[in-house]
Order: sequence, then structure tokens, then C-alpha cells
Amino acid sequence: MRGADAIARALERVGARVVFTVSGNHVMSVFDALLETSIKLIHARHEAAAVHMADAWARLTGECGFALVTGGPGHSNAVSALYTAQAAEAPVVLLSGHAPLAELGRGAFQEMAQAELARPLTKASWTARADMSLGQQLLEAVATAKSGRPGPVHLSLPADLLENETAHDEHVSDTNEPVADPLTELSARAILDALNASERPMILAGPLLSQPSAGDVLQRINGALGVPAVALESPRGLNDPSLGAFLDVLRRADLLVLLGKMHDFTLGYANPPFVDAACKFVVIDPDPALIARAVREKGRRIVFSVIADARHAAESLASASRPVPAEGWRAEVSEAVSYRPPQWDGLYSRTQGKLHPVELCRAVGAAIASRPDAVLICDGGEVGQWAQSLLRCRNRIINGVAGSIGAALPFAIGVAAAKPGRPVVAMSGDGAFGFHMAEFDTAVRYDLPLVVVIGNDAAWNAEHQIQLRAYGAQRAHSCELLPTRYDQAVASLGAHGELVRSADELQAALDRAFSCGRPACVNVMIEQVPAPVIGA
Ligand SMILES: Cc1ncc(C[n+]2csc(CCOP(=O)(O)OP(=O)(O)O)c2C)c(N)n1
Ligand SMILES: [Mg+2]
Repeated sequence: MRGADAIARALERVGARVVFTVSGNHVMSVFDALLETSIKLIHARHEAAAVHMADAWARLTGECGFALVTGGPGHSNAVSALYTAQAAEAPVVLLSGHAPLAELGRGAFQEMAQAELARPLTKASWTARADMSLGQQLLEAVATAKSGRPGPVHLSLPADLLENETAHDEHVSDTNEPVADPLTELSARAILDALNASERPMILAGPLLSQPSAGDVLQRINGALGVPAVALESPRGLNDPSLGAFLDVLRRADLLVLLGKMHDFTLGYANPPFVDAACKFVVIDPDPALIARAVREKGRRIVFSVIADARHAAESLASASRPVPAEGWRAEVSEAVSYRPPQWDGLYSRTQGKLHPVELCRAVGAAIASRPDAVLICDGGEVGQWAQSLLRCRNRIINGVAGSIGAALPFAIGVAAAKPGRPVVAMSGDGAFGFHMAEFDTAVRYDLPLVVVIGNDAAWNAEHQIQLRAYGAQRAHSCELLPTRYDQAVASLGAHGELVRSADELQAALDRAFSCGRPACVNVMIEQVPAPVIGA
């Protein structure tokens, strides 16, 4: 048995069904070994896209997502996408081929300090050791990715360890698959006491509990405890237009329960004017260092803290109970979060041949509403913010706290691969779409139906808007794009393309895209308008 066979077996053992990959010399032995398993390879066109696919897979299913790339440049291409998975708290394992151990330090082909490169973006990053079975090391990578605050893990696989005979891996033991405890009764009691002692409490959750894999746990907590529970996952922090007028109620909260939620920029560091100077806190987090920072910064205002896994703590809270208080505060928060300025209803394009983003979102919203099991992906700059604000979908994946654009299409492929038959719709800006548009070829080759809707304003508009605000119209430059026919580009790759230049063409174009049973792109010409800002 080769090391590569040990890796293939271990992947099977942890339940991997798909590995997203770009091939390369160092990992062809793993391609070969996977023939003996039922694991399918999806061969992408860029390593970062392969990691984004694994990320979406993880966020949707709660399972580990796997990416396999070659050493050197394959690895460094993949690394950039780890940042998005890290900020989204998605368990992803990146397996990278690596120059042979026997040649290291002698100028080996594509020799690179791979583990060091990936380290800041991962929970653990190492080059496989020769004195321990590769299968065992893979199990450890998976266990680490899934435990505590989930996140990416990197394991470099030297080509000689993969290709050489290895000791049989029969002794491979299942590595402590994380058995996180529910909150102890004592901790749950302390949290309920803090809630009972407050008038306007809120539970704030981080990216992990926003993932589709978290299900409806926040609503269940809201129902069981009568406390509003809100997830914060936007790169625009408290300006996230999908939170409506949330800031107005956040300011009035007297207790914030941070449920696996960092008090970072997305929460204005929990300082005034966003959070009241007298507000108290409960901190529930798997990371003792984060709890220590909260204690340093908030001192005695922390009434209780506990080291716990956010998912399990959330389930404990959802099955707890307390006298549910009168509707008042909870209703206020829910109204604030769903608030959208009424004047948006009247927004229409003033330019012939272009739609307003609101018109675009109205039609996409209707398409989602008629498909309750749909998965929505939002990406891009200003148009992505309109989509996040206006489109409601139970299963939503956004580029997240990382604020990294460009992953919409790879995310859609990851979702379509994980859940065949589920409608997948990805909203993207034209700038963001260009990052990975070659992946339409991947969607075609693997027969993965999905719909990408491009809000095409022929601009890197988010940055153009910054120029307008900060430097004035005379100094706004270099953020233009062309009104490119992305619909024709994807058609040339074998996908279905639609061009939309007026509101009355949109519905039929979307219907055709959803019903064609193929990967589809709807290229919608829109006006350049700034992102919505509510109650800033
Ligand atoms: C990886 C990455 N590169 C650059 C940026 C900066 N950035 C944020 S939004 C944006 C413009 C996006 O343009 P587009 O997708 O067309 O959306 P629009 O703002 O035009 O609606 C840029 C360049 C980023 N967030 N992430
Ligand atoms: Mg644009």
C-alpha cells in the first residue's frame, strides 16, 4: 500500500464523498488511489475555486469540505481562499502535494514553505511526518477542522510519502471526533439568571450559526427563551443592510449574550455608540483567548463566561426554558431587523436598457419564494448588498466577514455538488463574477445545474462609490469595466446564457435559466447605484 492509498482510505473513512481539486505532479498518486474508493473528484479550473467549493460544501452540510491541489504554485493559489473559509468558520481540509522529503533543501521542483504559508489562515498547518501513518494524520486534520470554532486545516503531502510503500494503516484509529458537551446545568442556569435579570437582552451569534448547516437553531432559541437571537456575518458590520434598522435596537440592549460571536468590527467592538456603555455581557466561546480579551476589555460588565462550542451551547439554550416575557422587546427587535425603507418599493430604473438593483431583486426574490428549498449565494460589492438586503432565503451563503469577493460561482458549484436537485441561485456583481468565471466550464463538465445572476453595472462600483464619497467625482477613476456579454462567454463554455436589458425581459429569462436543467447565467444590465444604507 502506498501513502496515497492510506490517504484515500482515510478520506473514505471520514465520509468524504467529493474532493474538489486541481491536478498536478505531486498528487497524481492520490488521483490513482481514489479509483479504489467511491469518492468523486471535481476538477476545477483554479485552486482557489476548489477551496471555495469545499467551503460551500462545508457550510451547507456541516461536514468537512476537502480540496486537493498540487505543491508550490497550486498550493499558493489555494491558500488565498482559506481566508474566506476561516472567517466563515467552515471546516475545510486542504491537502496539498509537496516536494519529496528526500529532496528538500536541494532546490526540489516547486519546493516551497507550504505549511508556513498556510499557517495564519488555518487552525493547524503541517507537512506530513514520515514516522506516522498518513491516514492517521488526515483523521487528525479533520478532527481539528471540526472541533471548537470550526475552520480550515492544511496538510502538505510530500510526493515520496505518497508514492512509497507505507506500513499498513490498519491501526488507524478514529481521532477524537469532537464530542462537545452541552452546556452544564450550572452554566445554563447562570445564563438564564442573567437573561431574567435583564429587560432588553439579545443573543448575538457568529458566522457558524448563520450557516445553512446550523438550521433554525436561532429561531428555536428565540421561541424557547423569548430572547431575540441575531446572527452577524457581514463584512459591512453594523451597516449590513440585511439587518434593517438593527442598530437602533442594539443601542438599547442591556445584555448581550455573545454566542460564539467575537466582539469584533462587525459589532463595533461592542463599544458606544453602537452598544450602550452600561450594557452587560455573557460570553460563550470555544476559544479561551477570546474570552480573556472580552474580560480585559469589558471587565465587570461580563456577568458570566464559559468555554463552550457554539453549536452545542445553542442547542442547549434552544432546549432550555424560562418564563417567556411579554412580546414588547422581542417584537421591537424583529420589526427593526425586517425594516426596509418604504420608498424602496417605488425604485425603478431611470435609464433605458438598465434595471435598478431593486427591480432585479424583486424578480429573483419571486423566483426564490416559489422554490422553498433553494440555496441563495450573495457576492459582489454594491449589488451584493442590495441582494443581501432584499432577498429572503432560509439557506444563504455570503462571502461573509472576510469580505472577499469572487466566490459566487465556486460556492454555487459546491452547493450543487453537495445537494443535487436543489435549486441554487447566486447573485454576483460583474467585477466579482470575473474572478472565477472559467468555473462555468467545471459546472458544465460535471452537469451541475445552477443559476448565476449578474448585476452588471460595468464597474467595480463599490470602490467607485468610495472614490465619489471620499475624493469627489473629478477624482473618480480606474474603476470602470465594460458592459461585457458574460452570457455569451458562458454560452461558449457550453452553459445557458441570457441577456436582460429591461425589466419586462427579466422574469422569462429567469424562468428559462431555472428550467433549462443546465448551468445558466443571467446577465442583467443595471444602473450604477450605491449600496443601501439603513439608519446609519
Ligand atoms: C478579493 C477581493 N478583492 C477586492 C475587494 C475589494 N472590492 C470590494 S467590492 C469591489 C467591487 C466589486 O465589483 P462588482 O462585483 O461588480 O460589484 P459592484 O460593486 O459593482 O456592484 C471590490 C473591488 C474585495 N472585497 N475582495
Ligand atoms: Mg459591478
